[in-house]
Amino acid sequence: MTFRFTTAGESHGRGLVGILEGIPAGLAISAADVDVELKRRQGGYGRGARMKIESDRIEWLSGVRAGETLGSPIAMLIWNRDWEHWQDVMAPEADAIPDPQGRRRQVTRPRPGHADLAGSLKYDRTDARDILERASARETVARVACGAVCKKLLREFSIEIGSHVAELGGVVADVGALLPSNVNEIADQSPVRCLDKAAEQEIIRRIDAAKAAGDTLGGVVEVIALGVPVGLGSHVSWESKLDGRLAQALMSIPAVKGVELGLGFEAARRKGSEVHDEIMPGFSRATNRAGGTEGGMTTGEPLVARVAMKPISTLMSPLKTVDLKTGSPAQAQSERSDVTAVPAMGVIAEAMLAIVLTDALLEKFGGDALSELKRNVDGYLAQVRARTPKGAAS
Ligand code: EPS
Repeated sequence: MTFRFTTAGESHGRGLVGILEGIPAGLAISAADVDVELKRRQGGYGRGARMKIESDRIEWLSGVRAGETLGSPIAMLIWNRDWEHWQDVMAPEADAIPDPQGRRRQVTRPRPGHADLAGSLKYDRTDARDILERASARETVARVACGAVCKKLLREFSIEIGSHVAELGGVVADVGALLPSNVNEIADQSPVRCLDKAAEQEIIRRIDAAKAAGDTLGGVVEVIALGVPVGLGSHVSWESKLDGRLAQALMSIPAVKGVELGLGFEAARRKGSEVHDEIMPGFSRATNRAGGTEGGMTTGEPLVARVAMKPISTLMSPLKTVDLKTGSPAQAQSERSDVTAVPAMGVIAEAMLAIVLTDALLEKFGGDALSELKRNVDGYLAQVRARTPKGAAS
């Protein structure tokens, strides 16, 4: 079964849907397993008023029976509570909005940095709301729901995913060389999901200052997967390379502008002897500068990606733009929004990482039932172990 993942829904529409196909039968899962991730995504200092309205929870539409997956497509629905304030704007029926020209909350002054302008031209819309409702990061609720199911599957194979905010608003956290294995337990206690307390306080000050100035802030998140077996992905074709698949998935998160694996761009500035991870007896590595992939395959070391998010493009002190209808210079539209969503982006990056790893795991090991998938993984791990020399310590 080919693994597939998709989402549907608009920010102020009726709700969001996440669909996953190819998750094997027999995985124990509950709505609580998913809702806990949705709650993590809603948090973070610097979020706007919308998060006070929403209280995201899933309803299963299909694919789960009596607490176990069936192997059929899993569909999850998350209602938008804000819909009740937007029905006359977002209703699908033509007659629900009596005068389409005079409808409320039209967006004709595109925000620099948002999908508003390119989307309006490409889709030939005069109201950029037709674009921004789908471009909104609200869509990531459905990604996180699907990611939560994938995380539950990966946990069956002792693969754990976590993240923390490494940088926000220009403040760089000092987390030392070694990350704790329970990174989420610590990060989730911080209002900005930062492991460095001093940096956390400065980040909060900068968020307050940006809010007061009508501005927004970006940042960098580090996302990590522990326990990933060697050999997911492949070197044989461009589209099977796991590093490429990870970059695409992480880059697809709204407002993300950069993705690095391991040393990333820093590797380009160093000599080879300061970049590559020496191989030790037992095939372990002295370092993990590669960030857990070589040749488009996992190495068995932790997967470490850094994800850079630009500041949100809805500014309360707006930038210059041009009105879509009149062509005249104007100030970009300001709508209620967040000052920063970097802490939430970490949770979304975890979901995307879980989705990519699930795809790669199922691609390599197949299996319609969890029991079959486990047998296949166990057989492979035994094969790798048999190839691993005990090795005299050097
Ligand atoms: C968003 C704008 C804000 C954010 C939203 C993303 O929503 P609103 O326009 O309703 O105030 O809160 O994020 C979410 C709703 C969410 O669940 O993450 C945008 O324009 O991208």
